[in-house]
Amino acid sequence: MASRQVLLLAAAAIAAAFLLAPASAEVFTVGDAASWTLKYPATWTEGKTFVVGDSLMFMYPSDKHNVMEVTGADFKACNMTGNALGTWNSGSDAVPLDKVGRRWFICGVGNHCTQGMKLLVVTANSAAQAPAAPPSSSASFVDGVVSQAMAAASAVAAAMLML
Ligand SMILES: *[C@@H]1O[C@H](CO)[C@@H](O)[C@H](O)[C@H]1NC(C)=O
Ligand SMILES: [Cu+2]
Repeated sequence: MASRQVLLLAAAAIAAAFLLAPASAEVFTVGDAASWTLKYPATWTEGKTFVVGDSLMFMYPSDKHNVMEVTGADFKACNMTGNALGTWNSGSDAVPLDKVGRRWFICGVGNHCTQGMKLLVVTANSAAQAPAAPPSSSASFVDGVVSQAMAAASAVAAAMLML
């Protein structure tokens, strides 16, 4: 009997964890196979959704390229002599998307920016990705998720009792 109770508790915990877990953070390799090079495709962000918690991975030969985060105006003008908001040059740079909004990245080498090495990323709130309807307040949202998890957990428990 004791082992059955342990089993049920484990099943309930698994069900609750599954329902409460946020969508896992994604790591996007910028440019995919083309990576961050002169072959970087201008259409790379199309069809992709970036949310807070995701990150960008810039992969490139460090002697040929770099990554500069710039303002929207400097991005538009491919201005590498503006005030860079950030610079990376390891050739394997992880950039966490830690806040909602637009961020602009360019390559600061030669005329690479005008040749297409420029990336605008729009990061959305991860809550917007939740399957449940938008909550009127976060407290009621949590309540809703918890009761869903409890319902799922008791369904699992009931199913196991029938074994
Ligand atoms: C680039 O940025 C610098 C510093 O903000 C500014 O002085 C310069 O006019 C800008 N150049 C272009 C082409 O926008
Ligand atoms: Cu470059």
